[in-house]
Amino acid sequence: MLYPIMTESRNLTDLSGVWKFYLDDETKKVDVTKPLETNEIMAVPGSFNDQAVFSKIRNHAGTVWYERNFSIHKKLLDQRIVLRFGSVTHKAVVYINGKYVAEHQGGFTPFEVEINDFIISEKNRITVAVNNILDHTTLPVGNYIERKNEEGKIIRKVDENFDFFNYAGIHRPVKIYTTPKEYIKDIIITYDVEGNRARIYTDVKTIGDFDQVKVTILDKEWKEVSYSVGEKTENVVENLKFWQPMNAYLYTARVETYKDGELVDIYEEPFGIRTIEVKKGKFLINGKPFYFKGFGKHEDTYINGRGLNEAANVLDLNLFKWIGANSFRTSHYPYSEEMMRLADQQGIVVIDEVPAVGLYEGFGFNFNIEEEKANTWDRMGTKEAHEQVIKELIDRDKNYACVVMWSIANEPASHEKGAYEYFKPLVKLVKDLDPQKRPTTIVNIMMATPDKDLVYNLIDVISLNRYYGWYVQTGDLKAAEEALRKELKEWEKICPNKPIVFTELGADTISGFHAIDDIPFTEEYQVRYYQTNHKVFDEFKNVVGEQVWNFADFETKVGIQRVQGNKKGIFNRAREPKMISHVMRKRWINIPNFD
Ligand code: BDP
Repeated sequence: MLYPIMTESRNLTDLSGVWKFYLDDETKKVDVTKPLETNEIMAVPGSFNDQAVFSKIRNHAGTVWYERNFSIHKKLLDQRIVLRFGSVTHKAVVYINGKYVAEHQGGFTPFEVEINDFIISEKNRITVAVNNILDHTTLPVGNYIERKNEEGKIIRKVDENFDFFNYAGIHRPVKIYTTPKEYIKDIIITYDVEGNRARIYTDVKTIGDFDQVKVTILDKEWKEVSYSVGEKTENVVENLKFWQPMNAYLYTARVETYKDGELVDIYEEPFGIRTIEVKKGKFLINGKPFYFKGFGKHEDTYINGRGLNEAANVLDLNLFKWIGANSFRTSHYPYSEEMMRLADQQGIVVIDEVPAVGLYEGFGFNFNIEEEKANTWDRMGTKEAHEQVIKELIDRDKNYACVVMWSIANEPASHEKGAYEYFKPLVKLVKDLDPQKRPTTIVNIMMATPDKDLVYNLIDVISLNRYYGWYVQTGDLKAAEEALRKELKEWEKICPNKPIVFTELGADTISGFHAIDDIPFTEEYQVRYYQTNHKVFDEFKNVVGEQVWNFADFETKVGIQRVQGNKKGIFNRAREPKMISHVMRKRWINIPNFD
């Protein structure tokens, strides 16, 4: 799916702004043929939760409604008019002028619909019903509960089966773009590299009947490097400039379609060229062993919640440069296209994760479930949702050079019977769909130790989330060090040729808490916790990266393990540094990106 841009043949309007908002308390049926009766308002994009102040809205489980009016320039009415949502969390039903036009389940990927048949030239009304219910058939996985209150009213609740607040709303931009009636639908870019020359293959999907499709490759200065003709075509680039971590170089594929000698549609797709290989326990980018330094992140800021916050994205990536980081994982869901484009431009390496989180019955230290009775894979009905998110993510992100690996799930119960059977077809689906055939991983939970994990043979890279010295051996860093070393030795033994990336490690730390002794939650403890882990990482040659948990403090559901959110940030939620950030900086600027 192409990102919406303005070109000579395409117009673009952004419907961001303040929309009408209505909380559906199910006391009356909303009549979409009439304007919403409400005085509430809500900014789009943004989560509704933190804008609303009142608990009734912040903690609402069910449906909310958004609405606004828009007009279309009359000169555009003979064009194909497409309404596109960057993401709506988690389900959207869309109406134009009171008529149903589309719906989409899945809170982190875009969807679009042609609306020509529904609009009238002067004034139109767009209404969106947004539902934030999660259950055992959705991704992420939620525990959905209904109860009757004292008045007999049904009260809905989603208990997140994951550790981040269930922010919801219209999270990413809503845009209307136009194309000619016959148009470029998609562009798939792959390449082969030999020395400093690349053969670039473009596969252009079109709708309509064109006499000619022309693909021109432009360099960074917008100078023509090569061109060729055909829907499936090949261009050669000499004196190749590689896309490199922290040193991005983007070419542009300009695609033009012609009919009767006239230019009809034109689209420009930026792309970088880099190679990726997993070999002998190393993760090679452009043939050199890469070391991942960086973070698991969240799309999480004050006020916006999970809504697109471009200033925060820019700040975050500048903090990456300050601290010496080179990569992040899109924990635990696909991030905005705006962030992906930024990472591509800035040379930040990305592990791209689908929203498959919560696939574990024992989540949240549910130690009440005895191991032999745990039956996550019998209970989860997420297969279809999982296939859908894989398809939609690869469709969206396939051309980004920054994406070097797909993460198929975060901390599933990969040690429980049925895990192998659940994941095998999904790994195959990823491999089949990805035109660039990137490596895959399934992020491993600490209970799925090397003797118990059932999926490591399916994947290319072992990704470990480990909390030695935090959830286990709390406060005893010597014992933590020994336990971590022991486990790493076991992984090396069973898969000596697979690289290992730490995708999480961390300790909750409240800015301003201090102690001399090893006292959890203090800034000193976070520093010593990391120093202990670093010491062990450096002993193992197959450890090819450390993405720490988390870049910044973030909002979660309430619970006795969380102090106004998860406080494992290297920065606090306002992006102010904790003591650890200086220690991390010292380490990371001394570790080169490549061995
Ligand atoms: C892991 C999860 C992550 C949590 C983290 C933690 O992958 O989402 O936030 O642990 O407990 O289980 O801080």
